[in-house]
Amino acid sequence: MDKKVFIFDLDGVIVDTAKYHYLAWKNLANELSFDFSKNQNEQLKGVSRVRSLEILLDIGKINLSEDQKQKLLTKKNKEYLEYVNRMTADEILPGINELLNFLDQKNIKYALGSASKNAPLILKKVGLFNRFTAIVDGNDVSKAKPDPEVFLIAAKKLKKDPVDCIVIEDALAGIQAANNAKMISVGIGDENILKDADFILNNTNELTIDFAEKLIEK
Ligand code: B16
Ligand code: MG
Repeated sequence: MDKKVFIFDLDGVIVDTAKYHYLAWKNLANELSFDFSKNQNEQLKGVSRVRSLEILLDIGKINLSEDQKQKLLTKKNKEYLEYVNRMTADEILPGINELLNFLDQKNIKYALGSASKNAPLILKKVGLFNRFTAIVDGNDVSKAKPDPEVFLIAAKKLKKDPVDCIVIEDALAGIQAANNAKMISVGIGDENILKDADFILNNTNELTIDFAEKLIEK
């Protein structure tokens, strides 16, 4: 039987960079004289950097020129990278190392499918950059999730049909992108939000080898 492959999202699946995005966006909001709550930050998960700023400015009811927006995007990313540059392998989420080791052992390929333009740097920081057969990130796509583009490019790089790809995602837009690509979708997080996923797990601890074996056999 031909083997399946895995496509991992980054933020919320491999590492929790959402907390650093939040700090940087919150500081930006505060400088613009409005507050930005953790709850509101949920709206930015899986969303591109440019779209995140638009959502943030909508929340603050602020209108800016393109030039001003560019400056804010640069500023936000600069602060975000200060946090990223301090990351180590300790920040890899529970269960991920074990799962990747298992996939390596079984010769099952895996790729990254992330909206982040900083994905290569983050993977280098946590020591996982060389493990992925392909890395598809925010620099490679023209259409954001829920468009399936990011995952379809990953499937091509893995030389697999979409139906043989298992996508692990924490954001609703990501689950929709996987479903739109006709891939098997695994949601990590709240079942009320990720209800369209083929499988839903509470957290990465539940990404066990047993679970992976069942997915591969399906
Ligand atoms: P960057 P993922 C996404 O990563 C984050 O969830 C989202 O909050 C962020 O805005 C986006 O990457 C872009 O990130 O500013 O680094 O390009 O979940 O798709 O891995
Ligand atoms: Mg994510």
